[in-house]
Amino acid sequence: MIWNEKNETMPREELEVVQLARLQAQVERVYATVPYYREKMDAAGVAPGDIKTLQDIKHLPFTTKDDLRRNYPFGLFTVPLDRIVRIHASSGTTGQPTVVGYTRRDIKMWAEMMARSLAAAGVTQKDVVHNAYGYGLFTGGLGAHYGAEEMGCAVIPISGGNSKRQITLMRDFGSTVLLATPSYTLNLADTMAEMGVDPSELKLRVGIFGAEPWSEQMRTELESRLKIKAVDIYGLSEVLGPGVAVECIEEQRGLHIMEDHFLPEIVDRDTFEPLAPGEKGELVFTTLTKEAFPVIRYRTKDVCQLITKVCTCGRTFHRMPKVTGRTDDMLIIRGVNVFPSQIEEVLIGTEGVEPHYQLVVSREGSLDTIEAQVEVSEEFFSDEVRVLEGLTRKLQGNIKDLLGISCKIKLVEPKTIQRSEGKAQRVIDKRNI
Ligand code: DLL
Repeated sequence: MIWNEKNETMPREELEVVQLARLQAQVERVYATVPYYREKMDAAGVAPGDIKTLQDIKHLPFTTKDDLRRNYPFGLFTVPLDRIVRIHASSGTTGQPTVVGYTRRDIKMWAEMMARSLAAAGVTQKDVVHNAYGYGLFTGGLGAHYGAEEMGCAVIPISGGNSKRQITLMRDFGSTVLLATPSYTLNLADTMAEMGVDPSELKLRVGIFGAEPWSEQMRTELESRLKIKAVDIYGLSEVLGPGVAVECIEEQRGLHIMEDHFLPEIVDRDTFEPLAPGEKGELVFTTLTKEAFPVIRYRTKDVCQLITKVCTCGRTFHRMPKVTGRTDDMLIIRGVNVFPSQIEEVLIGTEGVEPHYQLVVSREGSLDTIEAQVEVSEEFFSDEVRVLEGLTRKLQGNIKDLLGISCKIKLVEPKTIQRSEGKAQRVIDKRNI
């Protein structure tokens, strides 16, 4: 089902007319209400009236996470706090959190984006939705919750953690849809196995996974272990939260971007010049309808490209492939760009290891080295040293074949890598210590 048929299937020419009008209004709004945007646009010599076509967006300055931090906490809000009904913040590992605010209308728009996303994943009002995204300052829990309620689903606001209880309730309540991060879902699948619960005892049929990169191999793993269809959902707090882009169940290939509300661009990672569809670079978003916290050309740091090929599902919104990683998670190992999700691909394809892993990056002299700490599966762990050595060599070989880098492998005992309850921490960077 298409939730908002009119907008989601709009002919591209019509869509572009809507986008331009909204872009112009949004730029005028931030110029008039937020000193940061006015100063930055003045310095760049561009005024709201200069935006005459969608391509003119390239004259506008970028916004970065640092800009948000410098205006902590509410400096980029366009409305006073009495018009704000919700505040979220991203924790981040370093520095100040980034704070975002929503008016009542923003929350309504967000609920629609999430309802559209659920519909794209094949969810209907009849579904029982087990929402294991974290509730709190993180946008995942509440963002998804409002969308599922908007659709009329029965929503279980379980949040993350306490996995055994999650399995019991999913079984007892007959949950049909699971919303969670892929790494936490893997954790749930392990817990189910430990409890001796067979997936056939559950009514789950679809999982909507996002908030962190996950590979195609992980999709196959989760689909086969839980007997579900796994759909990718993307979003970020600075732009909205979950519901910026989503895969359709028809294709499960590429995420449709809600282009009537968010204008995507791909820019070169070094020069920041706009790139053509199909070219890989950094994903940049401009919100078109946000009230409280619009962003202009926000640099997501996510590496991506745009797919303009028409989709069989009927939606006219362009798609983006699965996000493999962020520029700041990208490791450059002896000149080769490596994303943790690529190591994941190798692990899932290798018998004897579990897809629970952490990468430790260190610096020896001027060279970065990488060690993958990988859990051996229960059956293999008791095996002789010779078998484990063989496994190590096999993993090293497969990583070398796929990525062209030498990666140290440290096999660790089952269940020793910290389990994720939300976003998994894949990289431990020792280079700055
Ligand atoms: O993670 C919002 C969200 C919640 C999306 C639930 C989907 C489901 P932030 O905490 O601000 O917001 O983190 C945003 O997470 O820039 C990406 O790097 C990454 N990310 C989000 N979704 C995906 C995805 C939420 N499907 C950052 N694939 C983004 C890969 C993703 N990375």
